[in-house]
Amino acid sequence: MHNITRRQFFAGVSALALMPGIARATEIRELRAGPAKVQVAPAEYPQTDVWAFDGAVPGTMIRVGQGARVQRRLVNALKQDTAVHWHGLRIDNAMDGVPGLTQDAVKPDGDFLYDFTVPDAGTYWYHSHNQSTEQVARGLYGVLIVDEPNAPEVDHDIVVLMDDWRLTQQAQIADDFGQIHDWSHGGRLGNYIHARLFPDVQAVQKNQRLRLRFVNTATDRIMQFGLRGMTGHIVALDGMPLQQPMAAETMVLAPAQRVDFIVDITGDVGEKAQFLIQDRDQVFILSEIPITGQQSANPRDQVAALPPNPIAYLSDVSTARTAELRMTGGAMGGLRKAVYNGQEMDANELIENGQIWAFNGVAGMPDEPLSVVGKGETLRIPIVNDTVFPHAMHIHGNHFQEVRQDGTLGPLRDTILVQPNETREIAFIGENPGEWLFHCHMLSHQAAGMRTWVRVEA
Ligand SMILES: [Cu+2]
Repeated sequence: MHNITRRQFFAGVSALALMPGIARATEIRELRAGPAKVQVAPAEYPQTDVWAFDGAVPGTMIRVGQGARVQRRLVNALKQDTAVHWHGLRIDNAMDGVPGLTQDAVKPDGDFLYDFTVPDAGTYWYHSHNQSTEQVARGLYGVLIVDEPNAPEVDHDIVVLMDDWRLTQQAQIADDFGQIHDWSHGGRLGNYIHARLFPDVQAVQKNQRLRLRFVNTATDRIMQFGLRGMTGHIVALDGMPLQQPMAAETMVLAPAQRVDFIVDITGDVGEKAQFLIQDRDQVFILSEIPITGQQSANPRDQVAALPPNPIAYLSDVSTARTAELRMTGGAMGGLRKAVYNGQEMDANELIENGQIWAFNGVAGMPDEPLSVVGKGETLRIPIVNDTVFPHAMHIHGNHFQEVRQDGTLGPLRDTILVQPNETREIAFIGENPGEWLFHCHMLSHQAAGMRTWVRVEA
């Protein structure tokens, strides 16, 4: 791991983000997936051959107001099929970007019009959802911000994008996708972790207030990070505002999770505001901003909650129906047998098919959904992790709340990290009709069996 300087990436991104967000019907903007060369590693290394949206990693930031219509014509300039998933957005099922469930994969030289309205403000992202272990690892992702009509006043609003790359000595992406050892353990972990800031703020002042939008775009790595020289509160998780801001200076983000902080610079002039990451018992500085002056002598006011999104919170879940999801497989927990593509297979046959994990005894997509949820019905899903690895379970198109063991309900989220041999229960209300993927967002685990789906009735 390296201590990275902050200046190496894409001075053009913030300028692009300021272009008008509403395309006229006659000129729908393209989102081009194709090969590109970008500077991933520090400046002393060569550029990296990547697959990118609009030639940049992350792809062009999409930033719109709450309730806006987003239109992008995906153009596939790759040699593989692709599709785009809009992670965390409660949009039309047909726009969700899951080949085989919500659309056909987009062939090379093909295109697909994504056209949807964003109901919720918050920090989201988009990424390839086809051969995603490879396509996301090669750079096919970008950030999507939906602004509140009355956003809180801050001095800087910064996306902190955290990623994990597996690079060769020449800073090229290691071409070793689909290794059984990775897939059966914690996934394909990289050797180059970094955090990049958009915009690339060069200096801050003591007592300035920052909104920090952390996004973990890694395919498989859980990031445990901390802040130094700033103190503040978590105000949103996975895009959704907390009803009550929560004081925090550290956080664990599983792949695909997001957290919004509002922090004040409390370090002294001459010090630095730092973004730290913990890896086992070591702490690394991922990024830092010099504190070059003092904005005011006084600390700022209390951090207020963000305005709520138009989503119903759970109330009483005691009479709700339950559909258990039991996870099995992986190294040290080997699957003896499971159903794959409708056939019962033993361990050898499963491994020949690249399948190492199962949900309720089925590896890969089952024909039948985990459950069918009526309109307005609440479904509880106890997630039983019968493996010795953590898993980050993500449901498409819906947010859920955790039903904690003491019966209290957690914040709204779209991805939950379930530790080894742990059971965590979630529940959600069937508000958004469609067929929604429900899978592990360690993308290696997803590819190796951890996929299912739910149907929400109209
Ligand atoms: Cu997993």
